[in-house]
Amino acid sequence: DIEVFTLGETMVVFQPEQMQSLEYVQQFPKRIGGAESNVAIGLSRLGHRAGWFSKLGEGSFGQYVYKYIRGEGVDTSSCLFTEQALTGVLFKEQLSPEDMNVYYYRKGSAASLMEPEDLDEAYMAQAKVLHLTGITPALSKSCYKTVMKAIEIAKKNGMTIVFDPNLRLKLWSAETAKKVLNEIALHADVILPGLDEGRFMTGKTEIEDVAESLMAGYDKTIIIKIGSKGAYLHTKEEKVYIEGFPVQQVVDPVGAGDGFAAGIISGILKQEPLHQAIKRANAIGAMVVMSHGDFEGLPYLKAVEQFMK
Ligand code: KDG
Repeated sequence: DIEVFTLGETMVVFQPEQMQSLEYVQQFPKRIGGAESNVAIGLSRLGHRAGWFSKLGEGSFGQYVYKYIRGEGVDTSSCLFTEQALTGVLFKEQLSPEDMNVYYYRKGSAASLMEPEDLDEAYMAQAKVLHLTGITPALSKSCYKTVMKAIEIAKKNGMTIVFDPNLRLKLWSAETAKKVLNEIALHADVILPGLDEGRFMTGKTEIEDVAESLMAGYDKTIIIKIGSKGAYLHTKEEKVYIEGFPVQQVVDPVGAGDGFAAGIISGILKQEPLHQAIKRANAIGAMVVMSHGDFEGLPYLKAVEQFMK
């Protein structure tokens, strides 16, 4: 059985070892990347049972993604394969440690064909948490509808909805993004935006105003990520900053937010105090940016405990 359910697209990632314009790069090691599977892998490494759903292309790349995620101990049994489209691909271009460009080759991909009917309610309902990102609804109309259906199932079954806006303006217009991200946020119990994403969604500047606006008058938990400074927690009862961990050297910033989400969800599943969960989430975020790749730096439980000491 699973404790968390998430759904989204995972792509084959081609990420060169050297920091150089792709115009001159000749070799591309092959990896995988996808915000939701990053979270599922992070949770698996922390000792949880995570279920990840997606649609993959029939053929080598789909098999590679599928086997890799399954190999990380994530439950992939609800995934579907299709002959109608290819598995998405992503190229990363790093020009300096903190300056990462991504190029998507994912329009009309297999994952973009996800449909509400693909969701297995009985399977999902085993989970206590539904994890969503703002990437999945950006992929296609049917993906948007699938996300809305997942929300409906989660509500019906008393699941906690954790939402990371993960704004990707390469995938949709600012106008649609703003509308849909706010629509999903309204249904979520826990919202995990970066400060810039929160500002984008709400049009507010001050962090307290951003959080209050995301609460939308409900009793939600808002946790705003502020990079190396850590995170800001905003609930009805408390408004508090929780400090981040020092990072010796940023190697690859991609995936930090997913590690953060895994840390928070782990805390929810263990029914830990929020402060403790956020502290762990900060630690995982710091560990992820110190290693290459989107998910490779996600720590096992022991490693994160050691790092926090
Ligand atoms: O959060 C990291 C993800 O952005 C990365 O792994 C790839 O899912 C991805 C995306 O859509 O950019």
